[in-house]
Amino acid sequence: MRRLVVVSNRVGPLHDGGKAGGLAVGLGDALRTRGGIWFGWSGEKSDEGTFGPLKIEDHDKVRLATIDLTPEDAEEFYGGYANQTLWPLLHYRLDLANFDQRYENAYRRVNERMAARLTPQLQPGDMVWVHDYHYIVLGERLRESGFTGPLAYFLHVPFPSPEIMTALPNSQSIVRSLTAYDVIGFQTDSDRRNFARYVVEELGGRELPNDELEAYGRTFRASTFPIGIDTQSFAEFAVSDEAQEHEAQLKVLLRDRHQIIGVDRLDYSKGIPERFRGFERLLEDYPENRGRVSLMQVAPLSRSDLEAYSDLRSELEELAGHINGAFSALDWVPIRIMTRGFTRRALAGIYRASRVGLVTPLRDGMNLVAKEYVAAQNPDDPGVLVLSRFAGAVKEMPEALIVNPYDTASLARALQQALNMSREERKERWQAMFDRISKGTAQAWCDAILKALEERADKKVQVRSA
Ligand code: ADQ
Repeated sequence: MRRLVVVSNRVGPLHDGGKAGGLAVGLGDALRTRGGIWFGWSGEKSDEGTFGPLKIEDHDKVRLATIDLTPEDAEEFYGGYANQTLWPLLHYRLDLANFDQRYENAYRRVNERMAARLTPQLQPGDMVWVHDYHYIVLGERLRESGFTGPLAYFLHVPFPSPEIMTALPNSQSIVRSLTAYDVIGFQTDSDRRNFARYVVEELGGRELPNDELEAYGRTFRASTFPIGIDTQSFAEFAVSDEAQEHEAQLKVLLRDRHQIIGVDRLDYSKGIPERFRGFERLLEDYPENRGRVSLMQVAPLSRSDLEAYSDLRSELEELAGHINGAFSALDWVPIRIMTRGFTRRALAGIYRASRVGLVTPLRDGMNLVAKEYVAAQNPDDPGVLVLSRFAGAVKEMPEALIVNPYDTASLARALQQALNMSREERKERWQAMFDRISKGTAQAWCDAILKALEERADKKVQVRSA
């Protein structure tokens, strides 16, 4: 079995102390089984940055290796190109994208340095798996420094249509660098299709059978691998003591009222203002819900030093203030916003206490919250998932009430339908989704990508020896 080397922006946690999300669980399992390295940014800044020492933590067969960034690299690569150029672009928000050339330079510089620091750590026979938009061009740099082993890439966020992608200065060179990978994974078929279109229309490549593409004389596989969660563990978290304490506390507060829950990093891609407006419309159009239904929004602050994010925070606080001012009663507040983090178990209890899970991104690679909400429900009395058509998760969860978050009135109608749905119908819809996410877990996702990568590696060896 080949050793696995993972590269992602942040590293770990490897051991699930109840904190690890789906990605860490899936990768942690694969790394523990195969042995290997997980390499990325330490999250710290220092003057030496990527020229400084590697920070090593060894856990049996798995090494966590991180490195600092200089303050300048953190600002221009992470805060700049990753979060102000690529993140908005990949979420179809050209209006928010900043195409500062300094940011692109920093991106190329950091990708190159990270590849240079990783190369001496690699052993013959290793397979390397690079994650997400922070490290698109890293694979090409690894190839240039002589790495010929199996190389995979997974994009956690959407790949937009070429009409959007081509707005990125030098988009051809950035996307071209993906052709250095053997396997490229996307969350949905539409992301995969957009990428294939880009390869054909902008890079002059062509589509081959079996998900393969060819460009610049290289053949590579581009496939859809929707990410999952550790469904079984999450369902168990939901009945843990900690979850039950949270559920009980909420039940006391709610009495016989219903709660709608939203959980998202505070990010403009998540459609939180649209959600608040939909809830407001519910109170306006269906007044029987006043005093009877509340919305709890858990929104940990994210990238809060960027203007788009602090603007969003102000917008949400204003919107919630406005709705609360208009509708509050002596014993009921319509919207609560909490920016604190919760443990996985506490979060599972909160989901389980909520009659409706409201997930309304304007664009989202997958959205794991939708899956977590379903995993946490009580099978005898499950809640209803209301899900945006723009979340990747919608493909695997058609039994949710599917909404267009821009259409406020229809959002309100879906909420009203969810709040009044019979237990029988709730159970039917829930069961179908639960069964599907029980198969498509984080572990299954990880295994599928690594299997695809090994198959291609074997094929390459056969071609070479033929
Ligand atoms: P994110 O944009 O971060 O991920 P999402 O998939 O919803 O979006 O994952 C968020 C995670 O953070 C969930 O596991 C959630 O439970 C957790 N979380 C949120 N608020 C929390 C809080 N207050 N306390 C504790 N945990 C909290 C990116 C892409 C997604 C893609 C994932 C995985 O943007 O589209 O689904 O990667 O590929």
